[in-house]
Amino acid sequence: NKKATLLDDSAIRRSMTRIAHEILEKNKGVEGLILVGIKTRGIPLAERLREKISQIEGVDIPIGELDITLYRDDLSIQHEHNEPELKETKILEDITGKTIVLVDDVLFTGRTVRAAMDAIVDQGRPAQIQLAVLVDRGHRELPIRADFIGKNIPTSQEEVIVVELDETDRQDQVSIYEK
Ligand code: 3GP
Ligand code: 5GP
Ligand code: MG
Repeated sequence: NKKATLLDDSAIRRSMTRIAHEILEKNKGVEGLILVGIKTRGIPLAERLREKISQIEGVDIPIGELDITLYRDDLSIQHEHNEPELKETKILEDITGKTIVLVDDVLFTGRTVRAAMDAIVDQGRPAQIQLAVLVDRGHRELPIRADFIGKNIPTSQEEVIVVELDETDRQDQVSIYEK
């Protein structure tokens, strides 16, 4: 059952605009940047960042996709013992010497990002890997943090963040639910 809406469509849009600017500021432009979206909702978020960066800098940066599936479809099932697993990698560019910006909707334990980093270093040796997430809900189980965060949302283990995006859910909204 839903407790609150945390981000509406304009808040999501402003967060993505800010993150696009932060990516450009941290990296001093677009040189060598590759955006890599993680599975379902990280991919439209990466596309939105590419579009914003294109509007700001006039350059279309390359984009890739990782399909990392974790846990079970039934999110009410305890998932402590399920590790995220790499299903597919679609990064066409040579990543050696490049700066990869991983993009995901929610950062939780960090295990998905760890699997994503494994997949990337298997493909070459990037100069850097950075991480952008729409929501950081805490509860890290690995020493992983995001470089770019839409919103920090402290949660309990009993709460779930629901991310809806136009591209997948016909509306832009982030809300918090009690399991
Ligand atoms: P995503 O593929 O867009 O990331 O895990 C399947 C979907 O369920 C994910 O969509 C994610 O957004 C959503 N989800 C909501 N709560 C949870 C959760 O606690 N764990 C996981 N793994 N996914 C969750
Ligand atoms: P982690 O591997 O960091 O535990 O979880 C990150 C992945 O699981 C993200 O891709 C995200 O989609 C999903 N996830 C974990 N917790 C939540 C949550 O509360 N809400 C949503 N929407 N996704 C979550
Ligand atoms: Mg996700």
